[in-house]
Amino acid sequence: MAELILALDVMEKERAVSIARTCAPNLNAIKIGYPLVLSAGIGIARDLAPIGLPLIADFKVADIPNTNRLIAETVFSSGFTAIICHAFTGRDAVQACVDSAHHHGGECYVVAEMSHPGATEFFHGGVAERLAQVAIACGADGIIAPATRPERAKKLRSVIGSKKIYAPGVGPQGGDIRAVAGIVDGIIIGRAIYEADDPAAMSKDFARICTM
Ligand code: OMP
Repeated sequence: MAELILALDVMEKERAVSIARTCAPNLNAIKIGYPLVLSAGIGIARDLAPIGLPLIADFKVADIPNTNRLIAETVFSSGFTAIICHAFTGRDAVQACVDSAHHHGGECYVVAEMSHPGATEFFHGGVAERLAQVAIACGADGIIAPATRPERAKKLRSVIGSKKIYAPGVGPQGGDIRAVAGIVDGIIIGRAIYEADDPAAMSKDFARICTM
């Protein structure tokens, strides 16, 4: 059984809140990244708070420890409950995000391997496994692994054990939800839901598969 996480990458605040509200009964969390925060402002977290779902800040934070800490502090004091960071910056930089998250009672997820075709250029050859190990060493709550490559999600599961795996890439990126739902802890879906004629019905269909 996997969670369903809506990637809310729409650009208008009103549309974002409306889609989140209508899909909410079928979701376990909402993920917000640069597209929505840069267009609607960080206050979007407060706008979505009444819906009552965990809010994941997908800023793929990748800076020096002090800057990571400043970003994470802003994220959590704005009402988010989790943050996503990169790990190629090294253990100290990831640790800054994890510490800030846990200080605020939140969670930190670390990108181990990305879902797009170009990700194989740098994430393969043992790199993703090393990034997942950094996530474990820092006490992160889980990793991001590709729904587009279920066999890689499976491999990364063997590295991280019972830590959570959240997997994006279902729908337009080519991933099949049925191929990964049994491997990962959460499926991140954006366009296949928010661009659907009926986002609520589509999220319900995905949620049903997640619980099968
Ligand atoms: P859709 O392709 O529209 O379902 O969106 C996928 C969402 O997951 C987007 O918000 C991406 O930024 C995000 N994502 C990936 O697609 N691939 C990754 O490897 C990592 C992420 C992520 O960290 O969420």
